[in-house]
Amino acid sequence: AYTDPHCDGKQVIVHLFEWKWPDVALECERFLSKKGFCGVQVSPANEHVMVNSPPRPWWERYQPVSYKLHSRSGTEAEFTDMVQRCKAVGVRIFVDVVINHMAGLGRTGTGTAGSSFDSSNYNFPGVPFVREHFNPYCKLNNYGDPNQVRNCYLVDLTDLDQGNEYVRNKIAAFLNQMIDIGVAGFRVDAAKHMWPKDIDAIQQKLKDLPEGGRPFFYHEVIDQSNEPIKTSQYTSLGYVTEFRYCLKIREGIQDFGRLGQAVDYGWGMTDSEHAFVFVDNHDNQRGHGGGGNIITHEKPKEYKMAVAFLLANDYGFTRVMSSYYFGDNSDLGPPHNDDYSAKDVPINADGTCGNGWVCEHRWRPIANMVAFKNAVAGTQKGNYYNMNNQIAFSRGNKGFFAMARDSHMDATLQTGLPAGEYCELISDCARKIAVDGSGNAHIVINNNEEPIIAFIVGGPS
Ligand code: ARE
Ligand code: CA
Repeated sequence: AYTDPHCDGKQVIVHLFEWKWPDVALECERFLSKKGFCGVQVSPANEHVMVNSPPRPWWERYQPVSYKLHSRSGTEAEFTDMVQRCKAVGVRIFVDVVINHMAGLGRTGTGTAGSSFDSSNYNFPGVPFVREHFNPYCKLNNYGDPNQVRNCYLVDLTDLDQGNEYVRNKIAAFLNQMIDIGVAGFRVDAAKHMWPKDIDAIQQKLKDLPEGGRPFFYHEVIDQSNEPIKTSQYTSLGYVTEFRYCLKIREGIQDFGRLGQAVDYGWGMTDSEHAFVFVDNHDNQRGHGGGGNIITHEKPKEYKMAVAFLLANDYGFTRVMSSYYFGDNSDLGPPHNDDYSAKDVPINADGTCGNGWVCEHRWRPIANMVAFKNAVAGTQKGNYYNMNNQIAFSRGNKGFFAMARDSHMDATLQTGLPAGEYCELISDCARKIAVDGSGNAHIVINNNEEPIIAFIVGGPS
């Protein structure tokens, strides 16, 4: 249950971090639908605080003021228009929902939808929530104590009591409103800080989607194998984020010999049917939430290889990150106009993005591997070849993937595929690859920036 993303078997979500709703709608229509993306993770859609110091950081969206659908990304009307336009072209919206807490202690004022609030007095009239809806104050400073992690205040954020029936009903109504609009599922922020039984109780109050079926869920639970709270405690509720894979992919990309151990069940990694996986996320790319030791867009060649491997491998449900440049300012909000509204995402003639948006999801090896991931769904790795910082493998009899860390490869390999001439995906079919009657192909890589090859049965020609 809760593991169907409702996108006709497509396999990849992109996080359009901090994009405005009209830009997301355009991207669904002009790009994501054409490349086979299942859907978009959008930033929190509900009313949040506006932080002035530092000036309008991205993280203000993780401090809710009410469940009104009016955020820095746009109004409720814009949200609804986006959800419907994306759905009309087969791309689903997955909303990041912040339901563990409201705004941080000491914060007061007016939120993005105009609601007043006063955190220190536990007063959120826009919902409304009052003191009895929150856990009594205690500081979360020991992740070794599961009671603290669930009931105390994560970085002083006012901690809601999801054991309270009124709180459950308000949260469920918030999610149900988005289900009615056409949203297909949710990323649950800070799920680790809520009791699984409380999340379960909230999920049971949710409607089926208008077209039928349960909403898709993936829960943010950071488990680096060193605390008592485990991803496995949440797998009955949907997919669970697998942060260890970020580290394993980084290790593997820097030393291909280790790619074979990228999925390590001995390390407690989540089973493939519940692992929600990614190379980096909006936190760890800037040193928040389990940051450090991961690959990001700042190293384009390594990043392209990392995401290509993510999408070639047979592990988990995959999310691609799409960022904006932030230099060494980890607080910096999205590219913005003078009034701090987020800038538009203009598309250059060569398909890249302007105005400071990175748009990794448009980088050709990343965008084109989405078709690979979709085509090989349900198959296993085979014909595995890994030596001299070169890796290659087939996915059943549906696809073949190869990559060379040092940019060069020249080998004749068994592909497991039927004979034929295949379009090479990364080069947009500029290259063709011949598979002979016994399944062998001559694989040559000679590319400094994008040393990756992929082809699929039934691909473009
Ligand atoms: C901001 C300020 C704080 C201030 C607070 C309240 O930075 O100084 O006290 O506001 O006023 C994001 C930012 C935070 C920000 C918050 C609210 O990262 O800096 O606080 O928004 O504006 C833990 C959690 C995990 C969480 C990470 C960041 O377990 O759930 O910390 N990730 C999600 C989101 C974040 C978001 C929040 C939760 C809050 O993805 O973007 O915070 O909604 C070990 C543990 C992990 C732990 C990690 C870091 O690895 O195993 O569980 O992650 O350390 O502490
Ligand atoms: Ca909590």
